[in-house]
Amino acid sequence: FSLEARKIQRNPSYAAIMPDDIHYFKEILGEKNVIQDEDKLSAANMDWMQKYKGSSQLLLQPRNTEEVSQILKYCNSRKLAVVPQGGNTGLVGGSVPVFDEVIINLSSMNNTISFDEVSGILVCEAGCILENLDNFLANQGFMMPIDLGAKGSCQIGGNVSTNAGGIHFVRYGSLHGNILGLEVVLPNGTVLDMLGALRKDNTGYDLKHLFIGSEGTLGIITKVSILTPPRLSSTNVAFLACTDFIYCQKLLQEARRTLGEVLSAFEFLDSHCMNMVLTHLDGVRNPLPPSVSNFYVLIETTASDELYNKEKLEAFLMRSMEGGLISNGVVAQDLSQASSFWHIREGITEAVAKAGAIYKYDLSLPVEQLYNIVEEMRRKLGQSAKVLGYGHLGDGNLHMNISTPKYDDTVLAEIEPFVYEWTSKHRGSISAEHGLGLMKANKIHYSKSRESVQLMVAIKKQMDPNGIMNPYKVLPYSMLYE
Ligand code: FAD
Ligand code: 2HG
Ligand code: ZN
Repeated sequence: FSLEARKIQRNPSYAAIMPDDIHYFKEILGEKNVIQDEDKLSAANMDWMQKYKGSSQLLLQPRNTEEVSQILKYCNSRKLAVVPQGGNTGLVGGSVPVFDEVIINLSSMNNTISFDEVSGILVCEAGCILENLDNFLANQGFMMPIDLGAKGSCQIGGNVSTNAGGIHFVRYGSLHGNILGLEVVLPNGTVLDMLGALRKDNTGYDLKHLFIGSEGTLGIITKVSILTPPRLSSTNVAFLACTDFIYCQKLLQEARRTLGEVLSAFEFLDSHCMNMVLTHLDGVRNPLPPSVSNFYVLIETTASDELYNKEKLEAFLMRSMEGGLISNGVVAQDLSQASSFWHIREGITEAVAKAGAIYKYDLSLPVEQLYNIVEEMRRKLGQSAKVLGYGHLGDGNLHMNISTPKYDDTVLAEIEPFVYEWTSKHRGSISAEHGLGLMKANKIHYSKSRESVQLMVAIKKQMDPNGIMNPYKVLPYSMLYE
């Protein structure tokens, strides 16, 4: 299992679970929401990549805010460490215990509370699955402002806690903009009601932002108020080929200029990703004829008017063809073809997982530098690994996945700290959208100044003096526990 977990020791100041604790939890939650069943525990202890594995003996499933509050109040007084868990689709080892932390899973808190169809504001519990919320909104003519490959399992509370990005970020922006309010339970059990549903509110420090992206280290998000955009009737998806990365960049510039407001996704993948998907996923085929395409770009446009949308896309494709930016391309003729294009892009994570061991890097970089790191890494690793580059090009977010048949510390030593140093040198971020979790808790200084990290540590100590919330994650171990 992960090198990060092997490097740290359980903090001895945490208590271990005793029979009295189980008795208390059963009293407040009922027998069936206090889970000690081995199979269920082993699923909850293991992350999506099967790379991080804890050894918790207890999984709690609260049904409402009051129960979350009682759990945290008790755990805080007993110094029992906890891990908040949503859909457990996180990719940085943040959603599972490192040792024997109590897992608090939010799945049972999955009610929508209200939807205002004038303002588009949705209020719901944190355990709602993203895709279910999007389906609910579809019936009202609206959509979630965030969309990602894990939508069928991830929860809105997990999305907010990781400040997830996804494929529509380029159009609708960050959750820091779309989240209007939160209800959060603090480690001592206090319920913090910040569940505003206002677009504008400048009364003091905007505390909800502390919890957006804090990965369960400051409290448990129990309710969310989110601004949702109208679901526009016309969507087009184009799958395009570029021979060189410079053309992908120029295509992005052209898309911004020509497509403007209709652009709703701009994603890229290299031919190594395409090969990986074709090899490991069933029923996938390359929609373009074999050629020397080294890169593929997936563009989505969305508008309220079918004709307007079509004309804009056609003008863009014409200009891009004439300018030699794309060597080939196809526009989806129906929904099923559109979803087959998306399946190629969104299937990369699953395909790489099937290929063996994975080292994932989720980097923000200036677009013109973004692919250089992939090429440098390929030169460095030679035949020992496959290096894949893809991601949300429209947001300057590269996903570099390195695939080897088995985990190998010598390969890891070739990759790290090189990747982090390179990213830092180019003033990028070592975590664009997945968070730091356990994987990068000790790497935060590559992207944040010493003073910023010190302030984060001070905030953490102030809000969670016993350090019970998601320990060993996000902030450096040495600054919190030594
Ligand atoms: P979990 O994995 O359960 O938890 C993630 C973190 O949030 C943990 O630190 C956990 O402790 C904390 N947490 C969870 N719920 C709460 C809560 N209610 N209160 C406090 N803390 C909480 N991410 C992207 O940003 N963009 C993508 O495009 C994207 N695509 C993905 C595709 C696939 C196939 C997969 C497997 C993952 C992808 N991810 C992506 C990563 C992941 O889906 C996101 O990070 C997602 O937001 C996690 O949600 P979750 O409910 O699964 O949270
Ligand atoms: C995506 O954009 C996700 O597909 C997952 O953020 C990226 O698996 C990854 O590295
Ligand atoms: Zn992504």
